[in-house]
Amino acid sequence: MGKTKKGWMLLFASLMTIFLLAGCNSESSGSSSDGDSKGKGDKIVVGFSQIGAESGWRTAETDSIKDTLGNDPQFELKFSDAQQKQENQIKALRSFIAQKVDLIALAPVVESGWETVLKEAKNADIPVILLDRGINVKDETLYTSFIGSDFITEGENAAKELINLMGKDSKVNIVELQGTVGASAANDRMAGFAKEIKGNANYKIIKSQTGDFTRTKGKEVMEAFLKSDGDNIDAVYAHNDDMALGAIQAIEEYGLKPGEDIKVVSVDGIKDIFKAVIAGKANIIIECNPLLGPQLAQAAKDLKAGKEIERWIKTDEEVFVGKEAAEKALSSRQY
Ligand code: GYE
Repeated sequence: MGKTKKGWMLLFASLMTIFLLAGCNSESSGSSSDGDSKGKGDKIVVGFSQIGAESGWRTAETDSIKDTLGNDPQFELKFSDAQQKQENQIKALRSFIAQKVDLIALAPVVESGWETVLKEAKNADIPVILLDRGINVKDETLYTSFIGSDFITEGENAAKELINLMGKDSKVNIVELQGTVGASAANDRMAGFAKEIKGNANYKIIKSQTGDFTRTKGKEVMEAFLKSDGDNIDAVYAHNDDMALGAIQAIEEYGLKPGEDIKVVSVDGIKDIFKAVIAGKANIIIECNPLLGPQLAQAAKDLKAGKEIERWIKTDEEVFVGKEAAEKALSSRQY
């Protein structure tokens, strides 16, 4: 399909979204017990399908959305935890559609398999905003906007900082702890990192396996890596902090020093990884911001007001390398 046609389709989709959100709001089921003169239906009812609670990052995201929308009288939030299962997310979406919410916020566990249910949302005139992870759909009009990070850049930054730290002429064997199989955050962090080290023959990924973004699996997989390649591993690249923290434990139990014998690069930036860097057990933090509540609230309000919203609402992120940087940042970390 030519770019122009796609462009027109996207413009049409966002205009439809604005029109629908502004229009269907009068039907929404906001509380009216306060006798507000504007009456029923002033609230924006948001159905949020969350993946689960696999990581510190995700808990921070859930809190941010519950706090922001929960403390704003303009919103009514319906929250659903899918416990890592796409089928539960699809069920939640169908339930939101049946309840005629004004807006669906979806944090999609994996990239594929969303077409059918998103078509149902579209047919019911309910706009969908993707939160934190992306999806693969041919028809881009199936969602209005994506709020979240650039995972490819995160992967590239992880590799760049590792090469900076260890020197481009050192021979570095890397093991990689991947996030959930099929998740955009895992696919793109892997791709960005691979792309960046491709140009340096000294840097090799000798093992790469999923640890499902959890501490327990990160530890288990790292134990297996150490068992087979123990003294050959120079660095571990974890797609999130929880897996990195699990790996740190595995390295210590194996009798090596994380942060020294094996360098640790991680993505997210939860408080515990800052503490690990300060303790010398990890080296590089690629920040990924989970505090998406304010951006979601703003996007929903803008849609209601008939404003056009950006197709990709990006978050601000930093990179922290070494003890000093971690120490400076820790006191102001919110998650
Ligand atoms: O990095 C990880 C979480 O989708 C960006 O999911 C998110 C990732 C985050 O479980 O900790």
